[in-house]
Amino acid sequence: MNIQNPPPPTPPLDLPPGFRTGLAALVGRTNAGKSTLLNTLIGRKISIVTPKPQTTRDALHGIIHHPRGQIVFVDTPGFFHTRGTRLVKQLHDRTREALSDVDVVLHLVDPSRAPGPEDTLVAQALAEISKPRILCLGKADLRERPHRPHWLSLAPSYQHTLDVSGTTGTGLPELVDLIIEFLPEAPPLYPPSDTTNSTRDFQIAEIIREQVYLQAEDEVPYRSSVNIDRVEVMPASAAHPERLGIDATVFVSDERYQRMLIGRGAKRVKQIREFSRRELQRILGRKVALSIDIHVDPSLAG
Ligand SMILES: Nc1nc2c(ncn2[C@@H]2O[C@H](COP(=O)(O)OP(=O)(O)OP(=O)(O)O)[C@@H](O)[C@H]2O)c(=O)[nH]1
Ligand SMILES: [Mg+2]
Repeated sequence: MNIQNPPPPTPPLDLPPGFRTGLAALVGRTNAGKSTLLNTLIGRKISIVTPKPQTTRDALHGIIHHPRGQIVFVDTPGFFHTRGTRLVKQLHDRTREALSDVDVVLHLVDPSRAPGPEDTLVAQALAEISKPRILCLGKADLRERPHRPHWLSLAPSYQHTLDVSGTTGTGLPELVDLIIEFLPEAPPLYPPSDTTNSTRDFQIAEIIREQVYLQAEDEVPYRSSVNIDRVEVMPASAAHPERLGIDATVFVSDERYQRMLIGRGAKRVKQIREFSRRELQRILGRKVALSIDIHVDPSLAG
């Protein structure tokens, strides 16, 4: 995995008195909007977003550098209710593990959807930890959030409750101010230039995985993984300006998914490649030449 631990702290000499640093975990049912919220908070795409469940796989860090402190947000895989599979259990374990280590928990709920078994799973995970928690009533941009009263009735179990929207940014400055109050006085964990703990290759692989999820039809190859085989600057030629050449392999658990992702006449893989290429160009701010192979890795099954 290409996610790194924070570098050892190097206390800058000119820290304002009372500077705070700590971790704030975003937890919630799958699809609540955690990754969208994180991306808006940080001001760039740290974590991929799709309408499909369990998009986020790893506890990703997104860092806010604020004059009064440094907040390290931890995005987590959402709780997903399905027949217990190894993958789902693994993702839930990852979220529980991420929670054990934070200073404050942001429980993001989606008041536009009826509370269900996935919210019960979140409540169980929260019951296992005694950390300050903030209830974030998400998707505040939506006109209809009929289940907001249900969540408001639970507000007494939280230190604070506020309405937020990752799409429009509503409530986020207030949220940042609240979080800082819960962090201990400490020097920053990350240098000012860092906005995430993930490496460039991990981010590229995630953009491709996002397109694999988005372009797949109803059945998503959740047991897929993306490997970046090569990233290399390709000098300008008569036909092309300078480009970043990227070769990637998408591994899926069986041939059925391989056929599905390749598609008739290789239509789907071409679509995945083209949408990924455009998104990579947008994020990296440079021309990209991308090749994608789809292979079977039977060890992903199970
Ligand atoms: N209207 C509206 N839609 C949102 C908002 N935040 C997220 N969404 C949509 O909700 C869906 C899920 O968003 P994600 O950010 O991937 O949700 P998540 O909680 O990270 O999901 P997992 O990673 O699967 O746990 C996407 O289709 C988003 O576009 C919001 O504030 N308002
Ligand atoms: Mg997510």
